[in-house]
Amino acid sequence: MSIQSSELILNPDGSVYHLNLKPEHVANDIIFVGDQNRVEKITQFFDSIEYSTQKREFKTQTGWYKGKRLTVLSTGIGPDNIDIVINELDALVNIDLETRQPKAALTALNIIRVGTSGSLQNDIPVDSFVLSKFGLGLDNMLRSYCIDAVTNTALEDAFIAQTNWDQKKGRPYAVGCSETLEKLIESDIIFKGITATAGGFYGPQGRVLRLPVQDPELNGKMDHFSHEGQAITNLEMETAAIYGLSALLGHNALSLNAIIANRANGTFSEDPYKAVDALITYTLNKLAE
Ligand code: R1P
Repeated sequence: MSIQSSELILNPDGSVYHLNLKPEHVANDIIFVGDQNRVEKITQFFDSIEYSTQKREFKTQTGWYKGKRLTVLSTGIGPDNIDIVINELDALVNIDLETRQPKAALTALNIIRVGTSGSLQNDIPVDSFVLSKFGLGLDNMLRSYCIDAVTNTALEDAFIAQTNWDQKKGRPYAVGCSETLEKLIESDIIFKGITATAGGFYGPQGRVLRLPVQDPELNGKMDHFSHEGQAITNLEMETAAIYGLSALLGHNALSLNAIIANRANGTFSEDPYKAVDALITYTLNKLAE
């Protein structure tokens, strides 16, 4: 059965609806950034760029870095955008857009997020890097899919118990990173831990401006959370969704974040762009090794 036009929407030129991309525009190794202006911060180091496009917040450039073909794509903010980006990327490689049928031989993409995030731990300072062993989704997006085969129930249960999580907010989901990509990227200078992914920036991350939050103690409880020797290192808005959808669709994913704020001690990086630039250089060098 072919997938109907209303479900897999293509533009008049045959590109996928939101990303504006055709299959030939995408490399197997893909770097996700949140901010569209971060795309060129990465591709400025490329030897050549073969394709660029943008629609809404989804800006893409594909090119070559030290003999490796890479795509850099901005996702915008949040898990809802990750649903669009990963489903459309998967369609580009794993669905025949002419027949609108899944391909028999599937392609596994390598997806690496280069993001920014707030640390929840005093000893993970601003300007450091964090590699997410697990994404812990507090946002519910992934629960529209059948996710039991890819989630870590013990970690979810421990989080629910230790934070006295209100069931009305839905069940958090935990998904691990690609161990292959972890081995490729890790080093002594990178912190590792569980990254919590929130569905919003203010209330969902415990920021109070004029609205009270459902659980003002949540960040403090996350600081002290521990499961099998692992702590929640940081809080941002994409990692768990990336890990979840990648695992479900058979792609490899790893999330790296430059820590620009420390929520435990209230500090903010004096030069967040420098911290991001350092993570970009680090990641590109690791990918080209
Ligand atoms: C919030 O300001 C945004 O910054 C962080 C959060 O995850 C969220 O997307 O990441 P990026 O800098 O990668 O967008």
